[in-house]
Amino acid sequence: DLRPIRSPRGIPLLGHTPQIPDTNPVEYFNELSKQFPEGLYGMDIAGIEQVFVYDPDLVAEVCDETRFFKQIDKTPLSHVRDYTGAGLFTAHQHEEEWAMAHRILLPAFSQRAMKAYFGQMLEIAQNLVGKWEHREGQPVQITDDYTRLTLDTIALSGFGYRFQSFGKEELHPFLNALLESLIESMRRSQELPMMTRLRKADDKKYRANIQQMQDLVESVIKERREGKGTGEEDLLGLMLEATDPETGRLLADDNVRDQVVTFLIAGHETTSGLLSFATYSLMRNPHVLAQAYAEVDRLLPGDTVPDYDTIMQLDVIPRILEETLRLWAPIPMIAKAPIDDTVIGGRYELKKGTRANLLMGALHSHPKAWERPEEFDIDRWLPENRAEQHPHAYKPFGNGVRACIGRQFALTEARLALALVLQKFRFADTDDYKMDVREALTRKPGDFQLVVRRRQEHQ
Ligand code: MNH
Repeated sequence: DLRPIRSPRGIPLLGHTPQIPDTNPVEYFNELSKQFPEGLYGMDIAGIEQVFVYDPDLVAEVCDETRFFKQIDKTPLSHVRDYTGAGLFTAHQHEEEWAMAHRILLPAFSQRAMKAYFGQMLEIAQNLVGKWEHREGQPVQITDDYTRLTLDTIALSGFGYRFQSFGKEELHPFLNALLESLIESMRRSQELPMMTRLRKADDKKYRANIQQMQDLVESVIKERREGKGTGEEDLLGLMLEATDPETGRLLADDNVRDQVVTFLIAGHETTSGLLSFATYSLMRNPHVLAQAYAEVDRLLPGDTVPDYDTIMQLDVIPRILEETLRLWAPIPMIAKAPIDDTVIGGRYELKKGTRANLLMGALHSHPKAWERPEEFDIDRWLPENRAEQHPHAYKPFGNGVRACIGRQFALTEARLALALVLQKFRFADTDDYKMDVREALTRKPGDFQLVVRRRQEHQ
C-alpha cells in the first residue's frame, strides 16, 4: 500500500523555491532531512518535483542501475553542460560520446597508469612543500594551496601542461572563471528560466567566463598538436589519438575540448576539498593526527622521498581520507531518476524521470548504518569493521557506471600530498577556525588558514 512522500511546508504556486537559500543549498537540504526520519522527502523547486533520499535501504534501490540512471536534465549539470558539453561528467547516459570516451579513457585510470603519473604528482607536491617551507611561522591559505596542488597535478599528468600556480600570489584566472560559472549554473537550476533571462548582466559575465575557460583549453590542445608532444600516453594523448575499440572512431574535436574542460574541473575541485577537510579533521582530532605522524615517521623517516610503493603501504592516511569523505563528501549530492514509474521502500511511488537526489551528508551519517555518526573515527575503516558496513551507506564517488573514473587518481594524489605535508610540517590553528563550508556544486572550507612550522626535531 502506497504512502505519500512528505514535504516541508511550501507556498501555493511557488512551491518551495522561495525558501531555498542562495548559498549552501545542500547544507539546507541536509538540515531538512532531520525532520523526515523515514529517509526521504519531496520538494517542488522552480517547478521541478524532486525527492531527497538518504535512508541507506532506499539509496540501495536508487543505486540499482536496472531501475535508475544518472539524471542530467533538470539538474545543475544541465547548465554545467554550457561549458563541459558531452564531456564524461555531464553527458547523458544515452549520448554516444559518453560510452566512447569512457572506453577510450578507462586505460588512463588503471593502477599501472597511477604509477606512471607518480613522478609528476610528486613534483607538484614538492612545490607545495617548497612554498610552505618559506612561510615558516606564518599563516597559509590551506584550501587555496591545495587547489594549486590539485589543479597543477591534473594539468601536468593529464595534459602535460604547467600552470605553475605555486609561482604566483594570485590563483590562476581559470579558477575564478570556474567558480563564478559553477555558482551561476547552480543558481539557474533553482530559478525559473524567465528569471535567468532577466539577469542579462549575469548572463554576459557567464558567457565571458566560459569563453575564458575554453580559450585556455584550446591553447592547451594547440600546444600539444604543434609540439613534440604527440604520441604521449596521457589523457590528452588518448583523447587526440586513441580510436574507440568498439566504433573504431576518434573523439570529435569539440568533444576533446569538452573533455579537457571536464577533467580540469573534475580532476581538481574535489581532491582539493578532500585534502582541506582532511587537514581540518586532523586539527580537530589530535589522537588521529598523532597516528598519522607515527605512520609517516615510520615509512618516510627524515627527508626520505616517497616512492609509489611506499605510498601504497600507507594505512592510517588512507583511512583518514575515507573518514573525511564520509563526513565531508566534496560532492554533497548526486541526481538519479527512475527509468520507469517505480516504487521504493515498498511504499513510495516515483514517477519516471523524477529527480531523486542522493544526499551524501544525511546518508553518510544515517543512524541505521553508522554508530556515533558525528565522530571522526578512522577505525571504522579497519578491514574487520568495514566488512560489517551497510553496502549502500557510503557513496562519496557516486554509483555504478557513472561513478568517479578518477578515484584512484584522487586517492593516490591525496595520500602522497598528505604524507609529504605531514612528514615536513606541524600546523597551529591560531585563529581557532570555525568550519565555514562554501558550496559551488562541490564543497570546500572557506577562508581556512593555519600557521605552518617545520618539524625540525625530526629532520
Ligand atoms: Mn570524480 C564522477 C567524486 C576526483 C573525474 N566523481 C564523479 C562522481 C562523484 C565524484 C560523486 C559522480 C557524479 C554524479 O553522479 O553526478 N571525484 C569525486 C571525489 C573526488 C573525485 C570525491 C576526489 C576526492 N574525479 C576526481 C578526479 C578526476 C575525476 C581526480 C579526474 C582525474 N569524476 C571524474 C569524472 C566523472 C566523475 C570524469 C564522471 C564519470 C562518468 O560519468 O563517466
